Amino acid sequence: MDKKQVIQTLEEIARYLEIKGENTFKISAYRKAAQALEKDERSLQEIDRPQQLAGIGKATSEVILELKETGQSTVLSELQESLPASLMELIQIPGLGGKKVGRLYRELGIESKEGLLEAAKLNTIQALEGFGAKSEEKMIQAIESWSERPDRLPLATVLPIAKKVESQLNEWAEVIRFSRAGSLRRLNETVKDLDYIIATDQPAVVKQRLLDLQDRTDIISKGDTKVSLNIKGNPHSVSVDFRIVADEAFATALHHFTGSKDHNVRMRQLAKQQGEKINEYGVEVLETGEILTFPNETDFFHHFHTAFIPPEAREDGTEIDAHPIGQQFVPYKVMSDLHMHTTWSDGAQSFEEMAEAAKEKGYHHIAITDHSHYLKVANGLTVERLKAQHQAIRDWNERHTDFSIFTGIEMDILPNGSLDYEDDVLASIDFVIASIHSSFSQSKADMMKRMKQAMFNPHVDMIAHPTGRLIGKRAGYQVDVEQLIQWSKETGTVLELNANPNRLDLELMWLKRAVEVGAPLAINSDAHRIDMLEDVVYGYGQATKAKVPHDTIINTWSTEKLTAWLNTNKQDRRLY
Ligand code: DGT
Ligand code: CA
Ligand code: CA
Ligand code: ZN
Repeated sequence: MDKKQVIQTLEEIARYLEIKGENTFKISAYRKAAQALEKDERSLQEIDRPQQLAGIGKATSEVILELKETGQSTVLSELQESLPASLMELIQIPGLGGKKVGRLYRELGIESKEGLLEAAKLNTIQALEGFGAKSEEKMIQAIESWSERPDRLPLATVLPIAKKVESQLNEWAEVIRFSRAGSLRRLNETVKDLDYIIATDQPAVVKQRLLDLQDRTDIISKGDTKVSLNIKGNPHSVSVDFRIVADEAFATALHHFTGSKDHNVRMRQLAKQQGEKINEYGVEVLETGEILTFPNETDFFHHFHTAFIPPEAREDGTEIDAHPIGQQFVPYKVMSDLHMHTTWSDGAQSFEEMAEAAKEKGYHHIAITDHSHYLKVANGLTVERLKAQHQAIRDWNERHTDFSIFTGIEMDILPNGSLDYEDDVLASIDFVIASIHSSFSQSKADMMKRMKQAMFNPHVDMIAHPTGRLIGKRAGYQVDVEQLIQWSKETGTVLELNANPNRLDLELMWLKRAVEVGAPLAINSDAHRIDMLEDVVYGYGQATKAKVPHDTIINTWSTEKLTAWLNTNKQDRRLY
């Protein structure tokens, strides 16, 4: 367990205590302990005696130590056993916190959102002290719109479900191989349903196992070759299509059900030109009726004189003509990640640990970019702490010759348009990110004033998550992205493609536009813990779709090249 998980567990305990109606001192002890850990720079490993920290008492210290040693908390398990699990769903309804959920549960016996909806419709809730007719009405609306499953779900919502399904498929001896297909495999930012191809010579056994999958709710259909199920997720369930095939048909089925539709249309045209027909079981030679199969997708593509097209590039079909056999798709060579957080602000690990993990991934350098002091909730760095961190990073660099850490910051652009540090502080930092985390509802003019201030500052190297959108949850703030792209080219300020699957910000259409204009781009994880470094794959997936040239992405540059760019006056920084 890392520090962030411990903090989240302490907060979870506080929420449970709130629901139980425990006394406020006890509740706030857990919240204070969480804050104390957040404030401390050290990673969990380095904290031996939590009780020495101001804000951590005997009881909370014991919980922390137990979590550190065993990854579990007896206090939490006991609380969880004493309350219905469905209460945690209720807490997610906008406007309901632990306190209110607790009162609804204890005073009215409401345990689930169905129960809450029923009670609200019978007007029993407005009778409770502190709840009125208005809040009751709001609750009804919130539950109804919250329960409604949108047509398309964000990638980030379905990934945990996909991973859970896959961990089960991996265990089944009857499965010869399996793969994601459809929009999930193509890494689209939203998906309608999940698709899997499973190769087996025991289809009946696999079918039964699928029907017994964990978290399955309804069975949509259960044929011998196709099983469709709903799998429970948070907050929405997801439907999943499984195709069960013989191993020799695996490659063609996988290609067929990966899509996209337009890509498949173009492949079928190529087949027709050579007297063949593609279907999900194989390729039919029209003259003889023979069915050809392929050991893998690469051989399938080669059969049509085409190089292997990575799934995320399978878009409108033009990718096929752009890559005849011999014109291989060259994957991006990723050298760096330039946006990540550590225990100095709201991250889970130390910068040393992040650097080691990045080195393992084959990177040559990273930037450590904790939050600036405006962001108090994230324990943002004061000037003194920033200087201390950067000194520690420089010392680390002295001791390591095969990897570099750029000193950095993710500096808030304040609501009034000013920047969170003075220019002389910024001038001492290798890689300065500016971004917006406040006053999201400002007018476009005000937002653009803030952005302009940052982009025209000679020390700001990059704008992180330029629109602030959260896919499927929040539209993002009012910015004129076309203008940002123009300013980016004009000022040499890099625009980020934030690869967190909740964000993917900039989105596809703007990536394409940035490429047309010639604005420099970066693809970063914004990792708050080591495993989130992996999120960059979603960013490179979008870059592949948008056909972003390798050199446009500053993360593909060598340490020397990036250093030289950062040492060039901003207005002279040019991509081509
Ligand atoms: P979505 O809407 O996010 O689920 O997108 P996809 O691409 O996953 O679409 P889906 O699940 O309907 O189908 C998976 C792939 O199967 C699709 O990309 C192309 C392929 N496919 C082959 N035959 C058909 C067909 O008759 N209808 C559809 N819809 N797709 C087909
Ligand atoms: Ca699908
Ligand atoms: Ca499907
Ligand atoms: Zn960040």
